[in-house]
Amino acid sequence: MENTAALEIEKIRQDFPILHQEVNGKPLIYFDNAATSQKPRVVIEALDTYYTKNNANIHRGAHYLAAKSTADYESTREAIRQFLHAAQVEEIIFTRGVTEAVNLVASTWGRKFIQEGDEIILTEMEHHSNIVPWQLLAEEKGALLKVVPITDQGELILEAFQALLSPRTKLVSVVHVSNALGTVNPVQEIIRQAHQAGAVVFVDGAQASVHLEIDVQALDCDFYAFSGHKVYAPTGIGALYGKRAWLEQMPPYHGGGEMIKEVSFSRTTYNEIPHKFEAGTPNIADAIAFKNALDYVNQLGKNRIAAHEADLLAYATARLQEIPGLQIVGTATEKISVISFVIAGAHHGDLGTLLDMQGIAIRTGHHCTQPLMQRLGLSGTARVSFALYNTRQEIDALMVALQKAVRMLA
Ligand code: 7TS
Repeated sequence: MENTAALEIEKIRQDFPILHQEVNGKPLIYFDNAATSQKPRVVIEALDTYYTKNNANIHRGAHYLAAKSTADYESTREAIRQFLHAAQVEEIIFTRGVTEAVNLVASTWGRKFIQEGDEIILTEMEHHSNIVPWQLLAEEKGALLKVVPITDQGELILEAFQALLSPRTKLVSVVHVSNALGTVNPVQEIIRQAHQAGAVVFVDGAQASVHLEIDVQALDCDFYAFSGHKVYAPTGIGALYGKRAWLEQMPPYHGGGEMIKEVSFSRTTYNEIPHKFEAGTPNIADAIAFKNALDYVNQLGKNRIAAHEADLLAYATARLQEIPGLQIVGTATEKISVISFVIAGAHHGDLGTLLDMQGIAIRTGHHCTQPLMQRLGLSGTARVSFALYNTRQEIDALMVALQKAVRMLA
């Protein structure tokens, strides 16, 4: 039976060594989780164990350590398959993160299937990493980018999306959860409509995968990408899910070792998926520790983590509105774990600096979503974003610090 008991946060906090320190003479409060999450001890120790006991190159050496690190690396691939509910383990490709996954699909699927006059649909709330690779592709191919607008609350206008879909639409690439607004997009419906129009769908799961249960088969997306470092795993490792039928038709991304079957100067044949897309020695250590992070999340239970984070979001949303002149940016009905805000008369950059002086880490600026900021008429926002180890007490401390900052800036 599913465990629905509340998480024991104080106990969980003991799993994260980095949280127990002072910054600028104050206990660290880390509210920049949408940028990257902190790592539990099991993940840090997995890296140590790998380099002290198991380090060897994978998929090649005929010795014990090579076999051990290959098995561990491949068992993370299986853990990712389960995490995304993908049908087959060959549909999981290791990448450095979402950025590399988008570039991989744009350079391989895109180069092969996008032609002059084709249309690619994005949305106004995309992260730069889900804009620029498609823009590069569109420039190269003479394709067109179309953009789904949003409401002032930060929700996609689905009627406008429908109106943009046409037989020229070849790809829809959409963020599952906005990093700047916290909006959870109705990706299932978007995928359904895109498929009806004959388009392929890429979902950027950078912010969603840590907070929501992801089922790529139920979603029926063609591609889904996420970054390990936002799911309590190390930096520099992530995953791309792609439907087998697409992956098999796609040319390789990088050329080199491991992605080939046979090489001669006249002709090279390529390895099977997923290895066709993983040229060279990969980020073995971080890939192995990625599994420890996924196991950690699974053991706690995504449903329990989500319940805790929903409580923090509701509590912080209510409390922040006590501050005169504060406006929350992004008030979608379906929203998770991120609160962007602006305060009249206080620049977001100054707020960030003053909070940092009080030991509180937030992110300020355009959050790599400049088109979204332009749409909202803002130069940037202050953003707090929550993880499983944050507490209501930390939000109370944020309130005291913010009030102090606002008084100083007034
Ligand atoms: N897509 C979204 C929605 C993101 O939030 C991010 C990173 C990316 C893509 C890129 O992921 P990467 O792991 O390849 O870098 N977002 C943020 C952020 O909000 N603050 O710092 C990084």
